[in-house]
Amino acid sequence: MNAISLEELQLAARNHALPLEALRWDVTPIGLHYLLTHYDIPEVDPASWRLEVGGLVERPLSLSLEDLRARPAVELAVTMECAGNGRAHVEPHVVSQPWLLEAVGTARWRGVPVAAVLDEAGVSEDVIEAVFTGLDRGLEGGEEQAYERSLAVGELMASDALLAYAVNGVPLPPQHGFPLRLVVPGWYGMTSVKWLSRITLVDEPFAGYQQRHSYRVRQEEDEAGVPITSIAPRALMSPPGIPDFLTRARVVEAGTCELTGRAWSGRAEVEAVDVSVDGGETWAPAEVGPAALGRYAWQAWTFVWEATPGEYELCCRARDAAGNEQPLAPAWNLGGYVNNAVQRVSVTVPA
Ligand SMILES: Nc1nc2c(c(=O)[nH]1)N[C@H]1C(S)=C(S)[C@@H](COP(=O)(O)O)O[C@H]1N2
Ligand SMILES: [Mo]
Repeated sequence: MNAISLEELQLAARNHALPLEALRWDVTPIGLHYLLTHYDIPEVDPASWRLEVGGLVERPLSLSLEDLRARPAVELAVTMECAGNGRAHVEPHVVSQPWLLEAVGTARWRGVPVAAVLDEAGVSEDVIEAVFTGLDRGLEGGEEQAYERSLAVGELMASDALLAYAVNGVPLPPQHGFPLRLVVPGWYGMTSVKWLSRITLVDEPFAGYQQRHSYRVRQEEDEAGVPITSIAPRALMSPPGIPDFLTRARVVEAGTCELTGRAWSGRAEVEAVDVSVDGGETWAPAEVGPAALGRYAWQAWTFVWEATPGEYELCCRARDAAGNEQPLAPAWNLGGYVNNAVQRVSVTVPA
C-alpha cells in the first residue's frame, strides 16, 4: 500500500473525485463532477471581467461576458478526465494529487467555438500556437506563475474546442472556471484552462511550466519526454451491492447481478468493454451502448453476472476503435500520468 502524506490529503480534500455510484447518470450532476485546481479559485467580478485576445492577431479583441453570450452558441457533452487519474496506484509512489481512478465527469458545456473567436481576431500567418492564460496564480516547481497552457493553432482551428460560459444549463460555478473556461473535447483536463483571461497568439513554442515541465511522460528529470494530449481508453464500473464503510469492499447478494458502468476514449470510439470476475484471468464481453451523447462523451455498458457465494475480484477493460486497450497493470512515469490500468473491485457474495 502506498503511503499518502498530510500534504497530499490536503490536495485530495480540495480536489474531489466522482463518487463511482454517480456513473449512473449519463450527464454528471455538476457538484459530483471531479475537480482539480492547482492554486486557489480566483475572485472574479463578471461586470469588469474581459477576455483579451491578442498577440499576433490582426484585430485584438476585448470581450465581455455579454459579448460572448451574444455570439452563436454551441453545446457539447464532453467526458473530461485528469491526466493524473490513476496516480495513487503507480509504484514507486509519485507525490502529487493522489487520484485513485475517479477523476472524471461528463458535462454539457455551452459557449462559443474557439475557432470562431480566433477567426474574428484574424490569426497572423506565422502563428504556431495559442496560449490560454487563467486568472489563478501560484507557485509550482519554485516558479510563480498563472496557470497557462498552449495548443497548436492548426489543431485548434480544426477542433470543436469551446470557450464555455455555462455547464449543464447553468453559469459556470466558481470551481469550474467562472466566468469562462476553455473546453477541449477528447483531451485530458489540463488543456481546458479555467478562469480564462487571455488568449495570446505566438510564433514560437510556449515554454511555460505547465507545458515544458508538467504533463509530459518522462522517465528522467532531464528528458524532454512526450507531451500528454488525448485521453486513453478507460472503463469504470458502478461498484455493485453495498460497501464496507472503511475498506469499501463490496458485499453482493447471490443471484443475478447487473454490472453497469461507463467507458470512454479521447482517441476513437469505444469498441469493446470486457469484464472479468476472477481478477483478470478470464474475460467476457459486456454490452456497450451507443455514443448517445455524441462522440466526445462516455458510453454506458452492462454485464449480467450470475453471482454465486465466494470471493471475487471484478475488473472491466475498454478497447477503442483505434486498437488502444487498457493495460492490466500500471506503467510508471515521473508525474504518475495516464495510468489507465484496469479497475479492480473486491466483492464478497455471502452464502
Ligand atoms: N486556470 C486553471 N485551469 C485549469 C486548472 C487549474 O488549476 N487552473 N486545472 C486543470 C486540470 S489539471 C484539470 S484536470 C481540469 C479540471 O477541470 P475541473 O476542475 O472543471 O474538473 O482543469 C484544468 N484547468
Ligand atoms: Mo488534471
